[in-house]
Amino acid sequence: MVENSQQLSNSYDKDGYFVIRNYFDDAQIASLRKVVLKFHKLWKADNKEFYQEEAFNSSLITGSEYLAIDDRTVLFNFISSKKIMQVVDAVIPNNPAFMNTQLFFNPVNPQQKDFWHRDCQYDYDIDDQMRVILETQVLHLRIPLFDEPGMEIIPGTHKRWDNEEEYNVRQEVNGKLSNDNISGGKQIALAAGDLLVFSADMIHRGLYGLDRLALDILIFDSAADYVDYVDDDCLPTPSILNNIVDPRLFMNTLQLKSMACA
Ligand SMILES: O=C(O)CCC(=O)C(=O)O
Repeated sequence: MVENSQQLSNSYDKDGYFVIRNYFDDAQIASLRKVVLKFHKLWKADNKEFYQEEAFNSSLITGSEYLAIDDRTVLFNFISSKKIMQVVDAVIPNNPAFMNTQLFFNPVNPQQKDFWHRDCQYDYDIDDQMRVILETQVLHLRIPLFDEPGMEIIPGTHKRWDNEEEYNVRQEVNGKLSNDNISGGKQIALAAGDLLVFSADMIHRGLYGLDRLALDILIFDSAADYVDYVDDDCLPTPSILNNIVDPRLFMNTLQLKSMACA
């Protein structure tokens, strides 16, 4: 490990993100790429119109719709691997829970522009966004499978509200568009093998270009009320769970689900 857990936790607290370069070796990325490309091919064939017209991501990669048990097990083992858990535990020390996976790629239409946002803006009105960013957040772990332009983020916005420029761009008000540049933006180019960890609720945008195909793992703190966002089909079955070395992330989600049903 390049940095210790305390350093990672401090970086995340202060800036809302950190990058670990060359974290995964070639064999790990090659095995992940093989499974994810299989998913992507089948997903594109099944979502032709959406893919051609507007898509820039897919989700539910660990679900049963496109991948068989052996490939899903590869994904579950990667998600709960020592390397991933070391980072997750550094940022969410108590009962981190698995939420979902997403796959980010370039839109087919080259005119389609990337856009600044906080993930919470799609579920909450402004007052609630202000509240949510001060409470527990959702963590994105981005694993680029090919070199990519990466992400642009505004450090510190996981814990503070927008300034006027940020608000106008993100909300597309006062003549601004969500693709306009923001002066505090920090671009983070990523290479296959790197890991970027960032808060889903900080102001950020994905940068389109190169052959980007990035797997994002979404994790939340069990203390937060996010279990309704989890699709049952994305969780390991009991027999898959038996083959996972460290199933804590999934067990925590399953436990929350069973409490929600009780
Ligand atoms: O890479 C992208 O296109 C956007 C990424 C993003 O917004 C996210 O991971 O929440």
